[in-house]
Amino acid sequence: MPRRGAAALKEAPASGGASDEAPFSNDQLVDVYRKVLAARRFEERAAQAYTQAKIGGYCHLYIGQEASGAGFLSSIRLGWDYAITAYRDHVAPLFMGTPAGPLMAELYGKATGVSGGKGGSMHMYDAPRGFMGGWGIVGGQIPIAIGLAYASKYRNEDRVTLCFIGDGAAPIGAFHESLNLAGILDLPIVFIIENNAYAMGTALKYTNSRTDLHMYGEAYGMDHRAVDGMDLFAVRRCAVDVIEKARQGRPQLVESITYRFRGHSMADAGQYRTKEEVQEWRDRDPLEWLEGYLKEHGILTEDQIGHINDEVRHEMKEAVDFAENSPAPEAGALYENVYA
Ligand SMILES: Cc1ncc(C[n+]2csc(CCOP(=O)(O)OP(=O)(O)O)c2C)c(N)n1
Repeated sequence: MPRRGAAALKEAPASGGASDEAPFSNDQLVDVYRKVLAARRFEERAAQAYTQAKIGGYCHLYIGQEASGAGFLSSIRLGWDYAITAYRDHVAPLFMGTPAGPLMAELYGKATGVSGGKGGSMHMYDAPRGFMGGWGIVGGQIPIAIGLAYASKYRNEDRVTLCFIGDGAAPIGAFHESLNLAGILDLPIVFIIENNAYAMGTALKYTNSRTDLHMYGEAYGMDHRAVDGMDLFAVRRCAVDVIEKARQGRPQLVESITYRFRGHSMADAGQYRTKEEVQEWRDRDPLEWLEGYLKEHGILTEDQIGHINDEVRHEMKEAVDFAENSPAPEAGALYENVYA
């Protein structure tokens, strides 16, 4: 298939994942499969509830990009390392262990939501698990990530911060200032640009002076590389390596080349992309690929996969029931957690 950033991927495995030995044990792979499946079903349920007007505000789905998140978030120390992202933020906390119920309740604006129902889709949060938020302002998470990484270094803690960034955030000042600071201060941070080719309806070439975005790292003396973000195994290999280097105080920049299957948000019909283009990427659906791999390699049988699917479906139904039956926040909650 035509691949954006093909030049950038010259040194990265672009196999679709099956080339070498799996960089996961069988148990880890089953765990990742369960998480990717849960993420997909969670967002499908969210989309359904959104079209029924049960969820208000914006709602940006991560569907299609799961191999990128799964590869990185399966490689950190859960409950110790930090991750932070933009507003496409339902899936990262699921990968980090946040239960689906409080995430769904947040989408519904309920008091039992992870942000007390006051954040909604773009502002998920789970500090005890190290998920330091979804951020609605494009690039807003990047300087916060610098603060997290600096705090870890200052306290002499062995933590890494993963900072996920959209391609549309690469031209903003804070991105460049943050990369510069990370380089000067030798911060334990991995910047991951998830290059899904579009910033809302605008193709990358119209928003960025260069389209091989990892090359920005060159200007800041930072290790940088591109990875095929649809290839779970390639992402995992890359993640293990860059996280280790970042932990030793060498900040890293990775461009994960990926694609969102849905529109920018639930309100976007995606008219700026051809059906053929979307189909080419859908043919590399990370969930289907992983399911195929598990079967082909005898790690799970058809029956076992069916059983996991039933369990996940049940779990998501429970999440929706929890959200629907939860109370709205009290009016007085408007005055809580307000800083000025
Ligand atoms: C400072 C700021 N400007 C504009 C917007 C409106 N906006 C929301 S999403 C978006 C595009 C961002 O695209 P990208 O960073 O590539 O992330 P993706 O949606 O592709 O994951 C824009 C311009 C915003 N939220 N914040």
